[in-house]
Amino acid sequence: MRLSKSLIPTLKETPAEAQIVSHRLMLRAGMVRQMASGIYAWLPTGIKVLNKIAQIVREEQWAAGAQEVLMPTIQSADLWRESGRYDAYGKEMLRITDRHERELLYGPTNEEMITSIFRDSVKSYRDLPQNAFQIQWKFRDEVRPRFGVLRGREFYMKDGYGFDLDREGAVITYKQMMLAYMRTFQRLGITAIPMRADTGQIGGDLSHEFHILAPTGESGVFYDADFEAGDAFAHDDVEKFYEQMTTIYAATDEKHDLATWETIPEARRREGRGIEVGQIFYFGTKYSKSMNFSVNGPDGGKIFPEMGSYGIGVSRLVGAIIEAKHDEAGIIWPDAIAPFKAAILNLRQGDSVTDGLCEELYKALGQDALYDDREERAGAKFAEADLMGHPWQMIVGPRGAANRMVELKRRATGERFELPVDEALAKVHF
Ligand code: P5A
Repeated sequence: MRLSKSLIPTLKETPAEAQIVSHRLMLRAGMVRQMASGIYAWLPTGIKVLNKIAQIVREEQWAAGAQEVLMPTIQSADLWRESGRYDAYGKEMLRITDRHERELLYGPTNEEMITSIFRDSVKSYRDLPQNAFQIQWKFRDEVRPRFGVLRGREFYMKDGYGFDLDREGAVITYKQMMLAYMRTFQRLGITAIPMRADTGQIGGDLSHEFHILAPTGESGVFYDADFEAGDAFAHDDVEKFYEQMTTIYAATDEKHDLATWETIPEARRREGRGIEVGQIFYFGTKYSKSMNFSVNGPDGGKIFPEMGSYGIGVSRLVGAIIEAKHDEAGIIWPDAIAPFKAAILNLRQGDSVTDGLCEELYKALGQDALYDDREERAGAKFAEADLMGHPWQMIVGPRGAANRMVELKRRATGERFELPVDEALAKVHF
């Protein structure tokens, strides 16, 4: 994109309404704008990041054997009456009445709907297990929407649902999903720790929340420093992986167990704050029984499928990653999800050699580059590039351009390289 013709309304001033750094930076970098309390419009750079995160989430779901679907955001109240959650969900659910006085709602989650879809289509034990997910907007009328996209009312979620024939199968699915989540977070360039969790509105007796560590997190967390090893976990054998994950201690304050905590050597005990970017649940036959979804078993009997549901807060991740990856100057995007791999900073707009080289770089990088082609001071261009957090800055001035040389700056480390054009492009275009 050419910055001179883009809807990237960066702000110099810190917006007064934003209490935490990710919200401030998302507004200042022109990624989102608030349209109503907890409801945001995603502008060009914001949606690029959101889509990149969604795509990584999607690929790891596919790799784990889940199939993609897309359900409607508007659901019928009757569906939720079947499970008994229509009344139980309370004020967080946005209830809507259509012109025929039919009761509808904007879905806060989709356990009922996916169960009804499977109930209509799956009749035999031979058709299970199955696992389906979607990436879709949800609405929860939160009492206190805050921190920008971290706690919105409208938000983007990956929600997956597993159907198995028995508890054993469902627990295997649960473990596979935990592994898929850890792979997803690793690809996103962040460390998330799985922690035993309460099951709240969704139900069941087994659940983990995935937390990114950040001082502004809403949850207090306690964990064993062994989690800092990150990459050291078994990523090939699901049983071994799950055992590792669940024998190392990690808990949110609700689930914190002092007795176990005190068995960990003091030097390894870590206390901090976390942002919940995902949660997984095993809840057995809660929905299949209440909604009367059974399949025919091998001996003619009925089997109520054992279910789990698996959520990732895709829009929350955008803010959470910024909480974990920024400095005083702005955002520091991990390569995999940056809106652009590089910004091209033209330090002498109007100089034909400099313009020519910048155009050449822009052509080579295409959608991966944001070309700052504005008539602006160099200082302003540097500051905005730092604020927006592109992994690389390609700095082009008249002296370098005359020799076909480009200065590269790596945003994360501040390292600088003087390189011939081709080498600069190769470094950026990995
Ligand atoms: C799991 C998938 C569920 O809803 N049903 C389908 C289960 N789980 S959850 O924990 O309630 O939500 C999943 C993830 O969504 C994110 N999230 C939010 N993000 C932004 N604003 C909100 N108000 C919000 N509420 C939940 C979280 O990341 C959560 O882990």
